[in-house]
Amino acid sequence: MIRIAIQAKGRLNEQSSQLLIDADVEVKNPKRKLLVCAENFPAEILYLRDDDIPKAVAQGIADIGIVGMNEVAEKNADVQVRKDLGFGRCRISLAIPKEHVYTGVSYFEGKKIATSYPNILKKFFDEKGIKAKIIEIAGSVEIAPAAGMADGIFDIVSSGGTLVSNGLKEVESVMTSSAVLITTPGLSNEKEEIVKQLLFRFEAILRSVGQKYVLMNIPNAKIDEVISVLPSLKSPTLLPLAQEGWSSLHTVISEDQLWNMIEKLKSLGAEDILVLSLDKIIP
Ligand code: PRT
Ligand code: ZN
Repeated sequence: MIRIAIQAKGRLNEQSSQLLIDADVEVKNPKRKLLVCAENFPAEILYLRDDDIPKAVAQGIADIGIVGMNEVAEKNADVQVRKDLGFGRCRISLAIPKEHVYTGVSYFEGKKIATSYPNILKKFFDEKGIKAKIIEIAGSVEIAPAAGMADGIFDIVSSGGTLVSNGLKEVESVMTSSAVLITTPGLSNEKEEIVKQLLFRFEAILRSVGQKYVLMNIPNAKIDEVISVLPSLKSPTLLPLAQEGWSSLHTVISEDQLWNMIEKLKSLGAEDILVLSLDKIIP
């Protein structure tokens, strides 16, 4: 049995829960309790605040955690980062009032910066040889300059909309982050086996993200030409159709190339093109 810590509520909760469901680690009545046992996988789910997940995993209170890399870096917890899960992408950046002229990182010398990530910021300033005053605040960091509490902020940025609506501009992106899977160092062999099983399932799910399964009918005379335009690394599957002179071709195409590819395939004579969702890819 392993214990998996995920965010109880917030930006990472839904995708962390969905990833577990897709991996067939399902719980009844999630969120009703702090700790819930999975039904068909030897795991229990512990719902925590994201700030508490790195420490809980470092101390072995949970064996696995799903949390933003920003929290892992800030807490400097003794955990192993095993897998980038690709969601919850953001960056942590320095921002200043938009009317100020930014002159490079030396701009911050002697300035007051408000943040919820003092350790990451201190490391950055130390590396750059900048002496600034770091003011730690827990939330609503973006209002600190207008409130006269700080000259700038160091905070999470995703679309940048929050900065703009607070009259700020991003001037240095210090780190990028996304949700990662972390584990307690030195797990028992039994627990490590379960972690590997879970990682195998997660990888199969993540590989299928942004991919579509495409089936089409093509005239046999066009097979070589169609195959030459397909992006697939391995050779696509070809099956003869009952109708003489035609084949069914199956392949996987990434979503961002899909519409361009479909136009090319149609111009080469492909017909009855079906585009299906993919849940898992196991090479
Ligand atoms: O209650 P708990 O402590 O568990 O949650 P929390 O409030 O501390 O964190 P939460 O749920 O807001 O975020 C959890 C994690 O999501 C973060 O640690 C990041 O790893 C990741 N993440 C991804 C983000 C964002 N994108 C994000 N945009 N976390 C916060 N934001 C906030 C940011 O702080 C700012 O206020 O969104 C605003 C900026 O967004 P834009 O799009 O306007 O730039
Ligand atoms: Zn938090």
